[in-house]
Amino acid sequence: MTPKLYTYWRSSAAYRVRIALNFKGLDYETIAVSLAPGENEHRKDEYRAINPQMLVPFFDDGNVAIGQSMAILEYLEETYPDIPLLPATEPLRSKVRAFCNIVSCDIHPLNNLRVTSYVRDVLGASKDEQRGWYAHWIAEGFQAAEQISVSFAHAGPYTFGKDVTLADALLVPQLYNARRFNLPLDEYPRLVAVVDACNELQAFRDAAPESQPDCT
Ligand SMILES: N[C@@H](CCC(=O)N[C@@H](CS)C(=O)NCC(=O)O)C(=O)O
Repeated sequence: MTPKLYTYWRSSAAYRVRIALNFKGLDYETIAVSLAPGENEHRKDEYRAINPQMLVPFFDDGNVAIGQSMAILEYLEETYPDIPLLPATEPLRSKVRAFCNIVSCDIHPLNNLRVTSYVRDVLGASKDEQRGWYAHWIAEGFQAAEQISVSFAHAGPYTFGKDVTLADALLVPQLYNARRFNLPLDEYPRLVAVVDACNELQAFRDAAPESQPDCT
């Protein structure tokens, strides 16, 4: 069967998976699940039956049916290694994974919609405080990411030098989010340059939120 990707145009976790699928040249069917306030399709029983965690992305190719973008990316890497997104050897392979975790474990979960809504609605943060929360976790992660990527700038335009890796698939959506919330990026010139280089590639362009059929 053609793999199905349950996705939402603005979901940065789904954006990661779209990048990897495109980069590896894999065909897939886009199934849009709206996270838009008022629609909340991800919270309806129909989607809950597919993904009990009620989050996007979710990937089903008839062999595996899984949520969690990092698990999906690892699965794609193991199943379709011909166009790799992980370096073949250590220590780079682990370094790429560690970089991915900066975004997927230490930035994104703290800045997710349901977390920032909780900070506002349950903990009573003002709009400014909510924005400060968002900016804080981006800054913490991006400072480290910038330093790491600068150390590979001599080797090429992508996060880890000459080859596109999963690190780029994680960075591009996260920087897209930072721009969406108008956060200043002056302190991260290398990250901005890496994202510009990635966005020259068709695989990244086709994965962009604005290129999605459900983009409103
Ligand atoms: N750790 C999960 C995070 C998935 C996630 O949080 N997805 C967001 C969109 S980027 C979502 O579905 N949010 C819905 C909500 O917060 O209710 C992954 O990497 O797939």
